[in-house]
Formats: sequence, structure tokens, C-alpha cells
Amino acid sequence: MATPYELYYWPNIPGRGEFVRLVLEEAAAPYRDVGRLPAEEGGGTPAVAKYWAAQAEGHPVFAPPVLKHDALVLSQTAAICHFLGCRHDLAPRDAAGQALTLALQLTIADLVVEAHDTHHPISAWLYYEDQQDEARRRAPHFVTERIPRFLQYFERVLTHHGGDFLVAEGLSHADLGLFQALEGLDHAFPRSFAKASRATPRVVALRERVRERPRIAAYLASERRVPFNQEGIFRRYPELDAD
Ligand SMILES: N[C@@H](CCC(=O)N[C@@H](CS)C(=O)NCC(=O)O)C(=O)O
Repeated sequence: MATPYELYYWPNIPGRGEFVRLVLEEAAAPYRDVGRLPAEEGGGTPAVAKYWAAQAEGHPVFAPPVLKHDALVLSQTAAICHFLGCRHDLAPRDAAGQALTLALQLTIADLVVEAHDTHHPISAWLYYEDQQDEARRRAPHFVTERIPRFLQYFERVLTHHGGDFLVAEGLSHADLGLFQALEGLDHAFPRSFAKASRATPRVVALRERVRERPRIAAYLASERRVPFNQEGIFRRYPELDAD
């Protein structure tokens, strides 16, 4: 039997770990979600923090999520999704197609950073309440300029080849990433997201297409799915959404 993958990610938030989980779930790849395992099984926050604090063995990483598989210790969400996608038929077979899919995943990573920075525009180490004035300045730009711009970009990608998914070959890790980003935007900025989505029907349809895939649907209904909350990247502060 194949060695299970090990995902190291903070247990209480969906965060960037969720992008990796969706790829593992769609691939039906066995994995241990180490941060969510009890301490007696070597899990929990301390196991994840070891990577963050540079106390873990293997290739140094900057920050979780981390994917461990045999001797490989890999960080950076987009790189992990790319690696898994290429191994599990969730990416095109040729190098050019794989690079294109990675570029899409990196664009999603850009969106994730910008969404996070709406509520933490000064520092991730300060409380929201200590940077609320700056957040209230930054967020309107994100919701009125950047959400529409990102959604319209993905609409153009889908229109470009006229298919059901972001790359012509079929479902890829980029579609799963976009699904999660759309779920997050809808959670955090429901009014702005609804408005921007009206102009991007292909993006809206892709989100539903991914949601209905049998393995994804089963995962979303399971306890393994980590719900959005006020500790994560996509937080709902109504004052940061459009009126
Ligand atoms: N570009 C990295 C960012 C990783 C990242 O910021 N991880 C967060 C959790 S989502 C973290 O633990 N950061 C700690 C740090 O930056 O020191 C990725 O996409 O994986």
C-alpha cells in the first residue's frame, strides 16, 4: 500500500491547508492531517509549529502548509498542489500545460494574500482591532476593484478555451483552488462577491461543478472539512464588505 501523505497545517482554520486537502480528497489519496490528530498520535499544533519554528527534520520550510511524503518535505501551497496534481492526474500531462496550471494556482495564491490583507493590512502579528482603521481603508479597494478583476480574469480563462474547467484537459488542481477561493470570498464578502459574480457566469458554474463532484461533495459533508472562522484567512467583518 502507498505511504500516506502527511499534511502539516494549523488545526483550527481552513486557511491554506484547505487548498491542499481538496486536492488530496479529489485524488482519493491516503493522507494524515497531522495537525488535527491527537497529541498521543504525534499530532496537534506542536507538530505543525515544529516546521514553522525550524525544529523539524528535512528540507527547511518557511511556513505551513507542509506536505511530507517519504523523504520529501515540501512547502508553498501552490507548489504542493502542483506536485500532487501532477502525480494524481489533476494536471495536464505535458510540461507546458502543467506550468500553465501552476500559474493559475499562483494567481489564486495572490488573491488569497490580498483577501487576508484586508483585515491584516499592517501585520499578521497584530490583532484586527489594532489595525482596523487601515483595514477600513484597504478593504473597499479590494472589494470594488480586486474581487471583480480576479473573477473577470478567471472568466476570461474559461471563455478562452470554452471548456468546463480552467485548463482545456479537464479538472485540475487549479479548479479546486479556485473553488476554495470563491467559497472564501463568498463567506467573507457576501455582498461584494454576489455583485461581482453576476458578471462571471462561467466562474459561478465552475464553482458548482466542483462542489458537485462526488468526492468533493462527500468531503464537504464530512467532519474533515474545516469551516471558515474568525481566525483564518477569509473572515467575515461586515464593515469591510461593500454596503
Ligand atoms: N506563500 C505561502 C504562505 C504560507 C503562510 O503564510 N502560511 C501561514 C498560515 S496560512 C503561516 O503559518 N505563516 C507563518 C509565517 O509566515 O511565519 C503559501 O502559499 O503556502
